Amino acid sequence: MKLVLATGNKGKLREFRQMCQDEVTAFSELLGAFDIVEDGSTFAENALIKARTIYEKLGDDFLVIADDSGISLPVLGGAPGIYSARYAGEGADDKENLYKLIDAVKAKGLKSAPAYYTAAIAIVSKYGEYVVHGWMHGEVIDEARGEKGFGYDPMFIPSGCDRTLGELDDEVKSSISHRGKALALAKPIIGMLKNK
Ligand code: ITT
Repeated sequence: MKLVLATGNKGKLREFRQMCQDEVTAFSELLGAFDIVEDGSTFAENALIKARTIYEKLGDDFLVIADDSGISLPVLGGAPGIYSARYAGEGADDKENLYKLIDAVKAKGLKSAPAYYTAAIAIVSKYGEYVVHGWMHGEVIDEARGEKGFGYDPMFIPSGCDRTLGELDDEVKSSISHRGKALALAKPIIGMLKNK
């Protein structure tokens, strides 16, 4: 069974490829690019919506995985959370979302604030559906540092680190990230389904 990733996010695709030794195909390579409406109320629901949409188009020979993720700040009541991709409005890009969150931290009169990333990975195949989660805790700062990673990474310092994810290599990020932790739980499930 071919492993397909239901994402249009290039940063996620790069990280999945690095963590799965390249055996991941982006859905757009098979179906062309299109947007999937994510109207769930949790990361898990949205990940399942994305994986099911692509699985239904590709059929039984495929094993589809999807990642729904985001950053949450307790000082903002958990925002942007599941709305991380559209924090600065529908169609906003990574930089617009990043600087909106920096402005929100500054508006609270803070130089830094506790924050965490969540990732839900859904796996859909003819053998059923699974969802796993991973988290990464740390703090956000009131400026962007570094060009690595994507999304909110230039303002996020993982617990125990002195640099932002914008300043750390993908390999280092993956070893501690929400996505890396969720994928570590997903890999045995994917392996089991592929060998059925
Ligand atoms: P797909 O739905 O096509 O996968 P997306 O970017 O819309 O792509 P999400 O709906 O899951 O994905 O939104 C996730 C947003 O949360 C993403 O756009 C980033 O802004 C942020 N995010 C998630 N994981 C991140 C990470 O590891 N580093 C930085 N930002 C991240």
